[in-house]
Amino acid sequence: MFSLDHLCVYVLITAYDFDDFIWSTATASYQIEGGWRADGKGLSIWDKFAHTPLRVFNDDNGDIACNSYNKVDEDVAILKQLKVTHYRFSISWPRVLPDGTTKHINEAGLNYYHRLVDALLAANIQPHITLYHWDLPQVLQDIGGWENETIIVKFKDYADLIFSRLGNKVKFWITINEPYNIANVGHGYGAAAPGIFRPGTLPYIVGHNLLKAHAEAWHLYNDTYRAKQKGIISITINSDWSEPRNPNKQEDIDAARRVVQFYIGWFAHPVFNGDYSNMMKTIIQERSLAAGLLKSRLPEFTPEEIKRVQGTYDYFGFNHYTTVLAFPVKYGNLQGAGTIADRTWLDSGSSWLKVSPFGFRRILNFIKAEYGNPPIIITENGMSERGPTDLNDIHRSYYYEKYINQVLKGIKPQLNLESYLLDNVDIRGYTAWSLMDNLEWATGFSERFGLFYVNHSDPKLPRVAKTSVTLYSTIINCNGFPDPALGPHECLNTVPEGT
Ligand code: GBH
Repeated sequence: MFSLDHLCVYVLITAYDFDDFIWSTATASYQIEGGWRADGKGLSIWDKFAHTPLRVFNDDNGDIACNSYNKVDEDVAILKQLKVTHYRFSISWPRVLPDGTTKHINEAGLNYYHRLVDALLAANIQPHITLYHWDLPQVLQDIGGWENETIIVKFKDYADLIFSRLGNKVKFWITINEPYNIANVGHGYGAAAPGIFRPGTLPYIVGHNLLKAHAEAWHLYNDTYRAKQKGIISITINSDWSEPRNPNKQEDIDAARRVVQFYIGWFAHPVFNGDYSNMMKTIIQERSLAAGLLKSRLPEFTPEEIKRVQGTYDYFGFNHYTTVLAFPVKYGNLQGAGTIADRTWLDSGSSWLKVSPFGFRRILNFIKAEYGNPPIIITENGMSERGPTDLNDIHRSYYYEKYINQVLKGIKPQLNLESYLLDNVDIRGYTAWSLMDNLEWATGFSERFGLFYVNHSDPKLPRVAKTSVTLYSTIINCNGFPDPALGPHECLNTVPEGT
């Protein structure tokens, strides 16, 4: 039977139409840097969380991590081996501003990022910098962290410093990584720093401040730096895709819609469409009043704030890993939905991550339809393993092949013959998570997402390529899949007639 899945290798993007496609890989400061007290760095909420017994699996911590703080050359060497065009990494706020504010700038810490950026540029790799990937200065947490709205101006000041110091060399920015996780995991069920268990109201307050802080940093760049520095800046939003558990049941279809609106929609709706979605506002209001509260748990934006937040994007930064099946539940979470995985979906090393590539294409199409066809940069996608090391990571190659294929099917049509099958989603780039095995937050070093293996019991922490490095670098080199007729590494580079 004719199936588009068999066309995986033919649906490719090629340099003749899309030569600035971003092929990238990503890391985050706390997960790789180490140097937790080096050269005057302040402590972050992750330093504190990971040093609290029983918070992180095996009591692992990021004190040393991959020691990237001392390994600029090695990290850039493996990026060159991958042939990526871009590298996404984050800046540790307390490394640069130990007390969280610009009163004291830690030049030694800032210098690490200068060295990294310079080495990347010398290797012709564009830096894509995340300002905030979860390692808040602990001193700011001590005065309430993201719950305290004074964080907004502090984040803006921090962003200002980074733009002013690094902005002449860096053209790609992300303000905040995954506000959903910060709000829900960090402040709802507490499985990530700062580890606060206060589901219900707190995640919505935190989410509100995150959105405002993002918007202020975006406006600052837009008003003060853009004309001179000519970069692009956005927020990175993560979301699973959600399908009804039983596609014939209206209540499951409704539950799946709620999951999507409460996940991607929580942050994307205010930024792209303006304000929280009506669905979120209505459901949270109803449930809050039913619980005896006087007003909704979801804070309200004033009309001015709605305008201030709406449109604060240059692209849709999107992290995606997996799909879930939704069904209604009466009690518990505000979205009134539970989720499970289909039992036929392959496992990864992470309980929450099942291999379900079809959902990637569907959520990319959802973004196009729901948020006005924005340019999209996929800022994370990847899979983990757990247990004994096997450098022959066929599970990861399988995942990347299937997921990247879904991206290519979603992208601007290239081959006229097939364009009616494709979606014309405006995807500008793809980022593999992660460059190397690193501290996978509360699951420590036990879950490994890396293209490169890092042996944490070897003090030298060497980076060793897994087999998936060959696959990904081939895809990058070919700007799409290799030609199936020619061999595993040869590109299909003939331009079809009439394109
Ligand atoms: C991203 O988050 C992060 O940006 C990145 O730093 C991280 O290493 C990577 O993905 C891989 O996880 O507590 O079992 O209910 C991914 C999205 C959503 C994954 C919340 C963990 C918690 C699941 N995350 N999820 S659970």
